[in-house]
This record gives sequence, structure tokens and C-alpha cells, in this order.
Amino acid sequence: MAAARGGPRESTTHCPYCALQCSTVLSGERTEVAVRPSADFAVNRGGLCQKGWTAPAVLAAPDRLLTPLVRGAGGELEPAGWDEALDLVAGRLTRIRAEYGADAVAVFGGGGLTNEKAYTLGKFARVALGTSQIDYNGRFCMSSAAAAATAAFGLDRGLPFPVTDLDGADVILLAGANPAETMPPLMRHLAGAELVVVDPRRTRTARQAALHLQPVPGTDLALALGLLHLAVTEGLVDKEYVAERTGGFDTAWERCVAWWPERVEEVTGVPAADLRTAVRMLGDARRAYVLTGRGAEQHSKGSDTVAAFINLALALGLPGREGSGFGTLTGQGNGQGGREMGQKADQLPGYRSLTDPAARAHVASVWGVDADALPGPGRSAYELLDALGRDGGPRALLVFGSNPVVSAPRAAHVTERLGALDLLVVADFVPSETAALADVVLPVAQWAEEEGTLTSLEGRVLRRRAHLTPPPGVRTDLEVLHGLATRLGQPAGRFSTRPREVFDELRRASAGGPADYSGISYARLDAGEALHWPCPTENGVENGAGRSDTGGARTDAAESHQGHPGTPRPFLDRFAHPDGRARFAAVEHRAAAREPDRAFPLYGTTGRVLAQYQSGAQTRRVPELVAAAPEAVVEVHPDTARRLGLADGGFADVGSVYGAVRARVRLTRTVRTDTVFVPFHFPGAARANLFTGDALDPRSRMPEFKVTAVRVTPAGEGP
Ligand SMILES: Nc1nc2c(c(=O)[nH]1)N[C@H]1C(S)=C(S)[C@@H](COP(=O)(O)OP(=O)(O)OC[C@H]3O[C@@H](n4cnc5c(=O)[nH]c(N)nc54)[C@H](O)[C@@H]3O)O[C@H]1N2
Ligand SMILES: Nc1nc2c(c(=O)[nH]1)N[C@H]1C(S)=C(S)[C@@H](COP(=O)(O)OP(=O)(O)OC[C@H]3O[C@@H](n4cnc5c(=O)[nH]c(N)nc54)[C@H](O)[C@@H]3O)O[C@H]1N2
Ligand code: SF4
Ligand SMILES: [Mo]
Repeated sequence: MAAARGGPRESTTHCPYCALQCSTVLSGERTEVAVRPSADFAVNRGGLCQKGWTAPAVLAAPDRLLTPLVRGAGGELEPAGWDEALDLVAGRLTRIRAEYGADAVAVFGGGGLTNEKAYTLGKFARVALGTSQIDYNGRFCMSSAAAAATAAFGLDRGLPFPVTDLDGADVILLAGANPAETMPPLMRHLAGAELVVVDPRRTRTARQAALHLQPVPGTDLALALGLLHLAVTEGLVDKEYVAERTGGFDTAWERCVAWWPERVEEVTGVPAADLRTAVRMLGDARRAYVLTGRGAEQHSKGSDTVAAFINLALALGLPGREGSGFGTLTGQGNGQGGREMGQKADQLPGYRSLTDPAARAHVASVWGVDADALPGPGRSAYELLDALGRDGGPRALLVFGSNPVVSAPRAAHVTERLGALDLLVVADFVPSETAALADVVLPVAQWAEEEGTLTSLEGRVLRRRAHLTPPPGVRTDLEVLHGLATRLGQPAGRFSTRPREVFDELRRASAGGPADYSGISYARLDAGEALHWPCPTENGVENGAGRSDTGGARTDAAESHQGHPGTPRPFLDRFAHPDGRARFAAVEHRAAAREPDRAFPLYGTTGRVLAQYQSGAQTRRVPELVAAAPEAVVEVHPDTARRLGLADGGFADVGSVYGAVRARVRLTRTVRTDTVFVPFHFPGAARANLFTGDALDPRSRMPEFKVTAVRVTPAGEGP
């Protein structure tokens, strides 16, 4: 969107980082792109966090990748031409497939990719490569919440209401979320409510809370069962709602009968009186929300933990009522859209199941291929990484939008598996730690250099706009996939390089699915419409296949000429199960995979700090952010430090049965005495994931990032 003729050229777009997708206005040319928050987007209301303000720095990063790199005979990455690099990749993929079969080639995607890229990546894997082996980093992020929400509500829309609905809340329970650091502008929407924060650390968010519950890591499931127990015994259950809108209450109640407050206190360390206060605050509020973050979800029981919090919300009658609800705070920029477009091991576009024959037939017809030719579900993210280079496992991996050397659990092992591949190809715009191991590195365009859409944490589809052209030598992800697909024998027209064309195709592919985008168009978005999926019709004409199971969505297009208005609140009338009811889940508490013992006596947990993003590949290249958070620190309580002989500012090794990270000690009373915390944004020997392990949630396959038994020992020198 150019400004008025003669004025400075400006582009209205969205931040490249988290799922809040704050709206920004860009001006200026490459080395001096300036960013400011746009004033008229209600989610950030003129606010940005430090990462958003400094995002343009990555566009001009001094070590930005500007030419393909190919590992030469001497073992070094050397500049190469595009044809040379793509020919080489396609040739080697073809040989590997011929020798070992289609599943010997794997793809790893990311929740930061636009909808257009995520869609094309999934299609590329299933059609051009014919492999079942594709998964993405959202497995490490949203999978537990997604599994629980799908089971409970029949649909996984992270927040099934606009963020601005939170403004009117009286009470909000945040389980394992620290938005004051992970989504600062969201705090404005929480300011009017009394917060109940569940976090083993007294975070910036917890400090703003009316009540802070500080449980032992990995005990949220017991805590949530205890809160449901109290909701019942305190007479706070909304019986009419439970009878009319839900099913399964009785079996859920059976599981928490025995979780009386004193027992919960024993397991979680949270005083029974505080549990009572929490449940009364929620139960007495006129408008209340229960929201989960990764602290409750990234466990080997993450999906059951979310289910237990949903049980609580259902018992209180919150979901599907205007002004109240349950939601999960989705993480990455396109964390919501990225999980609907078919880059997940078991999914097709439109949040369809890869094992549903009707879904396969529909998507195959849009792709112009035979449904029988589509592979079935493949391995989940960690299982995929673990299988690399093994007998029967993938021999080649293509990575688009993730840096697993830093961000995957059991990082030393994953790094070793990457090293066992015959071919590692990484598309990125900076030399990430994973790109540094690659055989071929493909330099791609960044957020401000290309068009596309992302779907924010509230399920709203947003336009990302190009402000710059990509630097010479750089291609877009869509161009890279097109170049590879044609070299693998695909017809030139099958993989478009134009985002708008891809979006129009994905609308058709999603039509009739749970995440139906068919009524959303670039034209409607550019006209300023706020469209949340499902949105099944444009201009009153249904797009693509007839829609069927959009779940509980209200699909009554307001006026046929205006098109479907989108669905900001999908559960107001009914939930998305065929009977319209939400389901309670019968879940039981269980221990973490690695509980503390004599050798590893502490809980090690991990997470985020304000100034760094994810694996840090982008934010460690921004001087202001490096100044604010230069290195990994291990947060240790002073009493614990005294026992262990740790000095503030000295180094320590935080080790588990899997391995050890070296980080600088930061003494703080904000963390429990039995727990240490390490942010996961840093590389090399400072990778928090050196101590995390391979335990997975049986349902979501989410790794246990948030609790590992560790020991902390003084270390002489830095990493
Ligand atoms: N600054 C910044 N912001 C980000 C990101 C980033 O990397 N940096 N990433 C984005 C993404 S992808 C995501 S997923 C979101 C994540 O956003 P959050 O979920 O808010 O982030 P985390 O720091 O991973 O975890 C939240 C809290 O969980 C707590 N926790 C640890 N163990 C437990 C436990 O057993 N139970 C409970 N209840 N809490 C526990 C931690 O102390 C931490 O404060 O942030 C997004 N925003
Ligand atoms: N210990 C621990 N580990 C964790 C977590 C935790 O809480 N604790 N959280 C987990 C969570 S929630 C997440 S989401 C993951 C995230 O971890 P990662 O998947 O590693 O995410 P990023 O660091 O964002 O990596 C994205 C990479 O892709 C590049 N990139 C960005 N956009 C694009 C694009 O459009 N195209 C291409 N080709 N490349 C792009 C970036 O430069 C970067 O190198 O980490 C997980 N790991
Ligand atoms: S809160 Fe998220 S979207 Fe907003 S500026 Fe910060 S990183 Fe960007
Ligand atoms: Mo995430």
C-alpha cells in the first residue's frame, strides 16, 4: 500500500515475530527501514515490543545470506549459482529416492511461514516428493493445546474470540503463560481484569497478578484437577450450561474426586487456601477466561493438562459465551495458520485429516493428482529428527523456517542425527546454526520483501505486504519450491510463485474443511475487512467444493452480496462436534518423565525472555536486543545457590541425563528453590536444549521442554 503520491512510501504490514501479529507501518529504504506501530489495529493499539521496534535490523543483517552456498570438496560452504544449487539438490534427491524410496526424503517446516508457504511446502512434500515424512516446529509449540481443544470443542481455533474480548474480563487465569515478556502489547487487554497466574517463577506477568500460584514444574494437571474439585465442592459449577452444552462431566468428575485441596497442595506446593481463592475468583466473576501457554503445554502430559483446564472452564460455563471463554495463546507469527495448511505430519489443508478419504479426494482434486498417490501420515517432529540417517529413516532433509540445532529437544542428539544425513538443505535468510551444518543453503526473502497472509492467535487472517524487493541473489521460498518441483518433474504450472495465486488455490483446498478460508480473498483483506476463519463464502458464492463440516461455526452469511463475515466467535451457538456439545475429558495426573532424584535433584525448566525470539537466529542479529539479553543465564534462587556454591555472575553447568548447558548464574528470588530456569534462545554450549530429553506426549507428540531433572554445578569459565 503506497502512500499518497509525493509522500514517503509507506507499507502497512505486520511484525515478523509472534502470533499477536502487531500491525506496523514501514517506511524508508533497505538500510534505513523505519517501523512504527499502526494506530488503528485494535490488537496492539499503537504498541509494539522491543523486538517489533527493531525488526528491520534483520533485513540489513551484515551476514545476511545473499547467494546459495554449496559444501565443496574441502568441506566448506562455498558460493554457488542458483541453477547449480537447485540442480544439485534435485539430482541428489532423485538419487536418494530411487535408492531408498520416497520416505527417505523428509521436510521440516515452521509456524513462521506464511499460509501460502506452509501450504506450498505441504503440497511439495506430498506431491513433488511423494513423502509422508513432513512435520514442523509447531509440534513443539501448539500440538498439546491443539489436541486438547479438538477433543473438547471439535475445532482448534487457539482463541475462539477476538483478543479485544479480553478487555471486558473480570478475572483471567493464565496457566503457564508470561505475556508480559512474550506478547507485551497483550497486557493492555488484560489490564482491566484480576489475573490469576500459574507459573513456577514470579514472572513480570505474575507480578501484575492479583494471585500468583507458584507450582512445582510439571504439576499443573494435578492443580487443574484440584480446581475442578473445588469448583464442585464450592457449588460453583454452572449446572444448566453443563447439562445443555456439554457431555462427559460425570467421568471427568470421577477422576478429580480424590484431588481434594490438601492433596493438591502436597503435589503442587500451592497452598490449599490459594486454590480456593483462585476458584472463587473465577466462579464469582461475571466474565472470566482460562488461558494456557507453553508452561502448561510443553510436557509429556501436555494435552491432558490442557484438557484439565478446559474441564475447569466448562464446569464454570465459560467457553462459547460472549465475554467469557477458554483459549490458548498461540506462539509463532503464523502459529495458527501454520497448523492448518498441511505441513503437519497428519494433516491436509483446511485442517483436514490425511487419513480421511473424503479429505484426500478433495485436496487431490485441487492439486490435480490421484488421491491414491498421496502418502499417509508420517513421523512427528522429534521422531522425525531422531530417525534421520538411521536404517529406514530419512537420508535427506529440507528445512524451511526452523533452527532445530538450537530449538529441538535433546539438541546434541538431534545435531548428531542431522550430521548423519546424506543431504541437508536449509532455506533461510541468515546463517542459522542449522544452516551452518547444511550441504546446501538457499538464501530466501524476508517478511518485508514479500506478500502473503498469516493467521494470528485469534484466527484472523492478516495481509503481510512487501515494502522492499528482495536483494539481488535472493529468492522467495515459493520460487525455491517451484524451482525444485520443476526439476523433480512437476508441471511448471503446479507450484505457483505468486502468493495471491497460491492463496486462491489454498482457499479451494480448504473449502469445506474445519479451517475454511474459501470466502477470504486478498481483495477483501486489502479493503480492510476483519476476517476470522471459518469464512466459507465470498460474494455469496461458495468457493470450491460445497462446504460441509465447518463445525459449530455460524455460517449464515450476513448478506449474500457482502460475503460471509467470518467467524470471530465460532462457539457461541454450538461447539463443533456433530451434537454441538463440548466434551469433558477424563484425565489423571502423572509424573514427568524425569523427576528429580539424588543425582539430579532440581527441576530444570526453560522458556523465553523479552528481548530474544525463539532460537535467536533473528534476534541475536539485532544490536539493541543483544545488548538487552546478550547470553544465556540460569535463574537460581539465592538459597539454592548458597547450598550449591554458585555465585551471581559466575558460570554453572545445568546437566541432566541427556547433557549439560553452560550458562551464567543469575540469582533471583522469583524462582522456586527447587527449580532453575534457562531461556532457550542461545547457541552452542549455551543451548538450554542440551539438557532437555526425548519424552513425548503420547497424544500430541509434544516434547517435555518444561521439566527435566537436573543438577547444577559451578563451572569455571563461560561456554
Ligand atoms: N520474547 C519472546 N516472545 C515470544 C517468543 C520468544 O521466543 N520470545 N516466542 C513466541 C512463541 S513461538 C511462543 S510459543 C510464545 C510462548 O509464550 P509463553 O508460553 O508465555 O512462554 P514461555 O516462556 O515458553 O513459557 C511461559 C512460562 O511457563 C513457565 N513454566 C515453566 N514450567 C512450567 C510448568 O510446569 N507449569 C507452568 N504453569 N508454567 C511453567 C515459565 O516459567 C514461563 O514463565 O511466545 C511467543 N512470543
Ligand atoms: N527448551 C525449549 N525449547 C523450545 C521451546 C521452549 O520453550 N523451550 N519452545 C519451542 C517452541 S514453542 C517453538 S515455536 C520452537 C521455535 O524454534 P525454531 O523452530 O528454531 O524457530 P525460530 O528460531 O523462529 O527459527 C526459524 C528459522 O527460520 C528462519 N525463518 C524465519 N522466517 C522464515 C521464512 O519465511 N522462510 C524461511 N525459509 N526461513 C525463515 C529464521 O531465520 C530461523 O533461522 O522452539 C521450541 N523449542
Ligand atoms: S508482541 Fe509479538 S507481534 Fe507484537 S511487536 Fe512484539 S514480537 Fe511483534
Ligand atoms: Mo512456539
